[in-house]
Formats: sequence, structure tokens, C-alpha cells
Amino acid sequence: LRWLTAGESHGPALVATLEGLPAGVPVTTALVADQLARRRLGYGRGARMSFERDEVSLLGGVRHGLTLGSPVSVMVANSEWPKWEQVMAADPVDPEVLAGSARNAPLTRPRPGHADLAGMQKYGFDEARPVLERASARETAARVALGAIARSYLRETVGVELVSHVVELAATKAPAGVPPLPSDEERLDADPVRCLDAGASRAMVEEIDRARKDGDTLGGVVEVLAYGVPVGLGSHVHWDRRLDARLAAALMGIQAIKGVELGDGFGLARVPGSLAHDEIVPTADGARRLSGRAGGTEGGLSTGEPLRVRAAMKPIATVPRALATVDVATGEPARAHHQRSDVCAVPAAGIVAEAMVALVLADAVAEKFGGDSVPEIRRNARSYLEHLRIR
Ligand code: EPS
Repeated sequence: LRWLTAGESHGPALVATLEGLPAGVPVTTALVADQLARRRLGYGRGARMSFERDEVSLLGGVRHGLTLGSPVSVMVANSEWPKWEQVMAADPVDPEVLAGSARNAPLTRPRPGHADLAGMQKYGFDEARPVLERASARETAARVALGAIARSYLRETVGVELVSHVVELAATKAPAGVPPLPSDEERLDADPVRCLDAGASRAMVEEIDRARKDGDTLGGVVEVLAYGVPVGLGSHVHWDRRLDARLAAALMGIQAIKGVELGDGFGLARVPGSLAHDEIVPTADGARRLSGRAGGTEGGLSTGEPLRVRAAMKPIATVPRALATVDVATGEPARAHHQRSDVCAVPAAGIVAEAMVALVLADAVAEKFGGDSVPEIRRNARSYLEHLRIR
């Protein structure tokens, strides 16, 4: 599979294209819109989430609710566009009109932690607008749209189901327990911070309230689980074919993600080998692991056990209590620009992480089982699993 997104935060729309899907994957506007609505959930988002709508159109590759095998193209329109029509116009705009626009005021005080400064330096801009428009996490709407399609592909072909939850928010940690199942999705989405532990959820909401009052922002950790992943996705034979490496790159590619763990991740570095690995036992269903510390991959291959990955999001860089910076117009010390921001987008990051994991798994399934139609991929997957030499 190949996929690309384009579009700026305050442009007319985001667009995304996914190429390499077989024919016969169920895809509808509602299926994509449902996932986009999930991404807007979560306590701590800013004003924009409440008044902006994601308007989805499927532009190609789908007919009567099923993919055709041709590239699938999705557009997510910004209902905010009319306010930005001049500032973000693709074609030249009368400089006098722009000069009179408060929205177009040059952003010369780059935010620490954002792409602003390095982006201006690299691309030769004298203000941050041309950088922040694309660096913005608004772009994750396009990925979630593609992730919705990847999820449908995974469900139809090999029966993989995904779920995510928030495991840490700032200093609050949900107690370690049994990880959620896909059937918990509704309950998770109904929780303000997408955390199943009621006590931890309350404490997380309190943290967000406190940060809002203090003019601050918060990060956290999300976990994505995938159930039904067949053994043998990815490979040990080359670094860039390792499934864990591909997952890590995909998750690290989400705005504001600063760390990724597979399974117990960094925790495994702190315990002896006898406590770090998942012991294997024979069962009536074949060889099974007694625990899930590895997170469902060994040597870069999926093991057939549930996949478990975590991503750590830093606090949002648009801090209301603005941080020290340099005004690039004057070279003088200044406070970073700030208009409005989310206090915390960790619950939304879980939905984006699900989408990225779905895209990586869909790609690995397409590579392993080939096929141009859903029935062909199903046959290929069934045949592989029925003929495994070792169960
Ligand atoms: C974002 C900043 C905010 C968020 C935006 C991402 O936008 P604005 O600066 O216009 O208030 O609302 O997120 C979305 C619009 C979205 O759909 O997720 C940022 O700086 O990344």
C-alpha cells in the first residue's frame, strides 16, 4: 500500500489517497465520518473542535460502498475555510487586502517545541504561518480517514480488530490491568479521556482543568492493541521489514509524539531476561505465549499474540502561558505567539495512533497475502494459516 496526505490546517480541505487496496473492501462516507468524529472527542481540546466540522467526501476508488481496486481518494473539507479564504488562498491575493487582515499578521515569534523556527530556517520563510499550517495536527484528520479504510480492509480480510486507550496523562497513570478489548470501544469513547479506570479518568480530567487554569498544556501516553494479527507479518531478515520498526516509525510520525514502546518497551531494559520474555507452552491450539511483554512481535515478526504498542505525546507546544523565544523580525527576546490552543489532545492521539497502526498492519497484510480482491486475500490467508508447519 502507498498513501499520501496533503492540505494545510486552515486551507479549504485535507486530501488523502490510498493506493494498493483490493476490490471489495466496504467503505462508505459514514464509515470514515464515524472515525473522524471519534478523533474530535476528548476532554481538553480547544474552541476549534467545537465549531469546526469535518466534511467527508469520497472522491475516487469506491462504488456503491465497496472499493474498486483503484486508488481511494478522500477529502476532508474545513468548514472554517471561509474565514481563511484570503490568508490561505492558493492564488495571489491583492497585498492591500492581506495587509488589512489581522489573520494575516506575520507570526515572527516562533513557539518552542513547534516546527516554527526550524521550519522557517529550512524553507526560507520570515514568519511561521507557512510552516505551522502544515505542521499542525489538523493533518491527522486525513490519516484517520485513511485509517478508517485500513481498518475495514483488516476486518474483512484477516479479521484484525483494534482498540486504543489512554494509559497516562501528565502525572496520572491508569493502574496496570487487563488491556481493553475491541468490544470496550463504546465505553472508552464515552469516557472524557478514553481511560477505562474511573478513578484515573477523574484524576486526568482534574489535571486538565488545573492546566487550563494555569495557562498550561499536557501530554500523555496512549496504547493501541490489535487482536487477531496473524503470525508472520513483517520479517526478521531486514531492518526495514521489521514490523516493530514500521510501527515505531508510523507512530513517531504523528505530531508531538516523542516516544514509542512495543509491549513493555523501556521496562524490559530494567528486568533480567528471565522476567522479560514470554514463555512458550504447548496447547491444544498450538504453541502459545504465557504473557504479552513483547507486545506481539519477536525479531520484527508478528507472533500471533495480541499486538500492543504505546506512544508518548509531549505537551502541546502552543502554551498559553507563552514561553521565551526570539522575535525573528527584530532579533530581540520575546514571548512566543499564542492565539488559542488545546490544553491536551492525548485522547485524540489514541485515535490517530489506531489509524497509523491500522495502516501499517494493512500494508503488512497486503504484502504477505497479496491478492486483488477481498475473497482472494481471504483464501490466501486461510491457506497460509492452514498449512503452517508448526502450530
Ligand atoms: C492545532 C491547533 C488547533 C487545533 C488543531 C491543531 O488549531 P487552531 O490553531 O486553528 O486553533 O484545533 O486541530 C485541529 C484543527 C484538528 O482538527 O485536530 C495544532 O497546532 O496542531
